[in-house]
Amino acid sequence: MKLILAIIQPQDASSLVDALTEQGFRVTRLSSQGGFLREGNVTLMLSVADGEVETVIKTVRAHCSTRTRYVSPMPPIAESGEFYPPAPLEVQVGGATIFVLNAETARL
Ligand code: 2BA
Repeated sequence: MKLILAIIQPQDASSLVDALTEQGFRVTRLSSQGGFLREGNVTLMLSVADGEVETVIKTVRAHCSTRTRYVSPMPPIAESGEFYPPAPLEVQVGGATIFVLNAETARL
């Protein structure tokens, strides 16, 4: 068995969860937050047979898009009265960050 953790953007979560459950996968959806942007994201947790990992990854790829975000860096300390506002930093987020771990599953 494998445990798949997929960190995705909230906009992609509903359609991906629907697609996975329609294919018979059991999914747990967790609310999470990225450490860099400090914005909400979604972590999906699935326990699947080894041979199903590729199917899950293909489904994630089909439903998760890359998006561009702009982050304002901290302004520098002004020297001698001059002030240059820092240019926003462009960041590409997603489609998805996926971890695949070996797992034992027990249902009690
Ligand atoms: P965040 O940490 O909020 O990161 C959002 C995006 O910011 C990242 O997109 C990446 O493009 C950029 N980024 C992150 N850390 C950076 C840094 N130190 N310097 C410059 N840019 C940085 P993604 O790579 O698609 O990641 C989306 C979310 O997936 C992340 O949100 C985080 O919640 C999670 N994630 C990504 N890689 C991870 C990892 N190795 N371990 C744990 N969580 C991870």
